[in-house]
Amino acid sequence: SVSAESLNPATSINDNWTPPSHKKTSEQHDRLKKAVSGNFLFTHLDEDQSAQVLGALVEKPIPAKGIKVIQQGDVGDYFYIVESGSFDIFVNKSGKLEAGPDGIGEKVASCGPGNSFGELALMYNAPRAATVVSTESSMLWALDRVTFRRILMDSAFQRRRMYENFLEEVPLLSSLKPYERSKIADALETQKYPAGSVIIREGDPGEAFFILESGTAEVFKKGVDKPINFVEKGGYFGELALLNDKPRAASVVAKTEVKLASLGKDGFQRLLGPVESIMRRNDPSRAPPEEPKHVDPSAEL
Ligand code: 1OR
Repeated sequence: SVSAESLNPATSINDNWTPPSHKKTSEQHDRLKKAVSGNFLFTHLDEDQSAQVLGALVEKPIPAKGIKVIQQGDVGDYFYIVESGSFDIFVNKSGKLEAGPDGIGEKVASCGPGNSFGELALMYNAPRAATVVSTESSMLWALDRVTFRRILMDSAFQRRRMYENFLEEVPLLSSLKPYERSKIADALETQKYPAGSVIIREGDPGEAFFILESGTAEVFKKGVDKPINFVEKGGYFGELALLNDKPRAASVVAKTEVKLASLGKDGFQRLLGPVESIMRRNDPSRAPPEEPKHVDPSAEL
């Protein structure tokens, strides 16, 4: 009989599809688990999905420096996770890829163990957006396009899409490249707090950083009976304890129901480096800058 399921477009495209399963020694399996453990794209998979993705990944040794794993403009076939070694990423903005030795373009990023690359072409059915070259002998794990789209895209990449638009409106992140914001989107967790609940308690150790998606939160300090500050949509808090490795300097309480995007300490350190100076400059506990002194040149002696 025709089941309702076969009418569902998502399942009817390829009802018999099962992910490829590449046998691995227990040593390989352990290495692979370690390589993906630090990658945000894998943290939201359920047990079945995780087992399927791990089974489908294939080891790809890169024996030397200077090997092009991905060529800008090519059709996307695999998504890669770095187990060891390192890679430089180049973008040729002219699009004239065959034009002489400069065809590779300028270096825009590099990546190492736990990082991944090659997702854009698979996500958007677009040509490769960059060229990726090894800078030493390295080990990669490769995930085929179909498994990537069937399993990883449904979970992790919905989060990326959902947060990309919101993060564009966050003033703190406006100086970042869109691709840097996408990486942050991958690492965010959504949290909701009812009105009146304590999100951060003064004196606690800092584990996460927060960006406010909706609602209002207020900041309190012990010994002061009124809020000392407030946070609204697009604002952030929780950075000081992480930046300074100090206990929470104040409490933050939900005034209305609030929705937050939280970023763990690890992601904060890996992804917010480029805006660290902005956060330090905005530090609300910092002494206000001194009034510029008017120096009367004639009075100098
Ligand atoms: P892909 O499938 O297009 C190349 O293959 C990969 O390089 C790409 O996926 C990303 O995983 C990775 N712009 C485009 N691709 C980048 C970039 C990047 N960084 C890494 N990749 N940047 C923008 C440059 C204007 C660098 C942003 C820091």
